[in-house]
Amino acid sequence: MKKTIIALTTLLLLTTQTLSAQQPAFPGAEGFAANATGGRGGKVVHVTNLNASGAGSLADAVSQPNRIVVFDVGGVIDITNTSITIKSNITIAGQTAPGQGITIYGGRVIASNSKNVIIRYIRMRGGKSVDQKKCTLTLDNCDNVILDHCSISWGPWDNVHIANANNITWQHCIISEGIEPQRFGAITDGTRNWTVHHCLWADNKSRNPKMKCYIQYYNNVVYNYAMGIIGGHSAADNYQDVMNNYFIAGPNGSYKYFDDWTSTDHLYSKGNYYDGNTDGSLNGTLITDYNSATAMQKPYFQSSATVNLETAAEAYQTIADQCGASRVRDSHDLRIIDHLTSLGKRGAFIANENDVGGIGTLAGGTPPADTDRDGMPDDWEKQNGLDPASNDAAAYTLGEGYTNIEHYINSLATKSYYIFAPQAPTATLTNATTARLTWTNAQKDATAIVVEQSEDGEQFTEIQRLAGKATNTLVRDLTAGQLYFFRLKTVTADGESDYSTVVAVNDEFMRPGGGTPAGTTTFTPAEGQLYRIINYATVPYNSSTNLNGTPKYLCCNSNGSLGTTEQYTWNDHALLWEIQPAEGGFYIRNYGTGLYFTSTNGTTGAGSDRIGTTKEASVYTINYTGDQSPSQSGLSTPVSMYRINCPSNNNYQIRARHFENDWIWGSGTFDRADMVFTFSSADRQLVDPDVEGIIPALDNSSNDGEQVRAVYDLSGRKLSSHQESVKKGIYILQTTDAAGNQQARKVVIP
Ligand SMILES: [Ca+2]
Ligand SMILES: [Ca+2]
Ligand SMILES: [Ca+2]
Repeated sequence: MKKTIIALTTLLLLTTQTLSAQQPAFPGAEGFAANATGGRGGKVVHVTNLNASGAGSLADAVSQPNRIVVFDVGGVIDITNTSITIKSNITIAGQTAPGQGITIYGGRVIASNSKNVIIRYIRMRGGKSVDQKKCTLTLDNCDNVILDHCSISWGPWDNVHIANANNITWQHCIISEGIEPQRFGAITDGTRNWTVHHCLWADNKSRNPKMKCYIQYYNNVVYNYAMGIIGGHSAADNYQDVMNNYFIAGPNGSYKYFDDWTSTDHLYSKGNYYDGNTDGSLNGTLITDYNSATAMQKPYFQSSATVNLETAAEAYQTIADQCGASRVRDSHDLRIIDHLTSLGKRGAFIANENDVGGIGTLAGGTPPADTDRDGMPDDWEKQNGLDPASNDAAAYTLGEGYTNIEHYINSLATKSYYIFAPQAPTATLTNATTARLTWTNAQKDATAIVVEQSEDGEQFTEIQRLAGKATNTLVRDLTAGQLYFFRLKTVTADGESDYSTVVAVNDEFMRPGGGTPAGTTTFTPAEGQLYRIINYATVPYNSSTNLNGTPKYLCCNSNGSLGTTEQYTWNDHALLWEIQPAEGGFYIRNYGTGLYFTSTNGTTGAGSDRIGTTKEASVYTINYTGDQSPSQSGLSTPVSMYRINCPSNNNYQIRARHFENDWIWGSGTFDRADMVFTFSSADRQLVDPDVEGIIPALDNSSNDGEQVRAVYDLSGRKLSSHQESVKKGIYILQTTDAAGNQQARKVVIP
């Protein structure tokens, strides 16, 4: 790709002091923190586990200054209920992680007050457990900090908070999917000398970023936003150089590429494009307006730093190709890139990570041998004439102003040849003997997709080899009622992927979700059944809600309040309900607590729920609203949805303000996703078994000629031995009876 090199030089910076510090942090470092040294010359520290803290953890590795941090593990570092604080003079070399790299999830990363830090190839995904007024990454009062090829998402307030920082570069990063309550990109106040280039800002409602600062912002793409880049609109002056960026509207698209600017904002805008037609092609037009900012005729910053300025269209290609922790992109960044490259067709603001399947897992991989533990693998040291038996990480043997370990970590900072398995596979029956498999192809250069089938979940046989672009297939001539397992792998010219997750058909017993069969216009509770009351909405008490949410089971909390849980647990009686016919409707009683749905006359307001549970029963009606097809139900057919109304109190209906608790009224007539429910039955006998009638034990001995072939728990995990299952609980048996018929059924060990 053609690159135009523009060297902007001023007399101001032509001093000996400046010229002596021209060694880039790494090849390709640009902007105000281009010359950070990080942990150069310091101790090499290995991250050896995915723990949130303690010896061998990332949190521990960055807790002391003057370090270069390398990774012997790949995967998700779950820091829920805690945080990671980064000290000064540190290099975090995420590109050294094996497998699918490193994601920090569930808590905050904080580098506030730190100086001289290099962070590369790290994903930081905060999530719903982060304080609602906090951000995934906080860089307040930082100096000389460069982020390169990082991915930062799921911040409740903003994804990033950067106040009063100085000399900062963000480059080739993804800043995406800010979550509720704000869903914003990044907020700054008082930051000076901030370079942001070749970053993708996607699926943030606003603040991409908010520019209450002095900023140099070039070659970025802002995709699917309600508001694009935001002025400082403050009493104090701010200066914003905005060059050769592309603003591309998505499904939530907006013409507001510049918004909330005032005369104290001094906007230099040149070479910026806006594509608002969502037509799947990059065909925008040059932006010529300034919103309400003071229009500047030349850039404020006259930096001596080299700026690799591409056109907006070239920058789009560079970003699509390699932004984020792109050595191996995870499923979430692949989704964001898919949104971007749909050029208007795909994209969404999310409430939180549940809307996109949660954090998921990453392949851990295997680190290369490093006998002397100096961070450089034996093979690499031998190839480069270094000593694999002595720590020579900090020596300058290989020249060019970088220490040996820096040469190694810089050599990794490109895409790897990791081959992705097909992502998010599903299996559904289209009829009794035909299964449809679907998946997402994450490997663009796939030459084939291999489908394998199994009847026991262990021994698989290849049944189909499809074109590399295939994303679904039909498997015919199955035996009706037989449990089948399927898995997939990708083939490329370079080799084969690992296998996808295993999916199955005819495993009804193991499946969460579910619902009332479609077309059941009159709900009639069956004798001997308990019910899960399930909602599939994404967002509670919000007009943008839709049916793509995680299954949420109505439950009775320990304090008697009404709530919801996403935890699918057969043995939790608090999320099971008895539905008893009553005059004019039903009594709905929680099976765990014995408390009934009841109504109060409390007024609306946080903390004053208006539907709860008491010992006094109120009559509710269950009103059919139509059939829906939430894929999370796990069913191949649609399910019936219902409003749950209280006729004795203005016919108000159950409606969540939050899914966790705090339930309020609707109007009695809304059929919106957060106010419609479906029912999944459970056999009372299995939930609360009559011990006399239970199969006594699980073993391999015959029972009327029946042979047990395998035992699963209700999460679908195959137990390694039958002995493992001989404790209280419910299990799935795969059996062969005396006539040779194979079947699966549920048993209870009391
Ligand atoms: Ca277009
Ligand atoms: Ca070594
Ligand atoms: Ca060595």
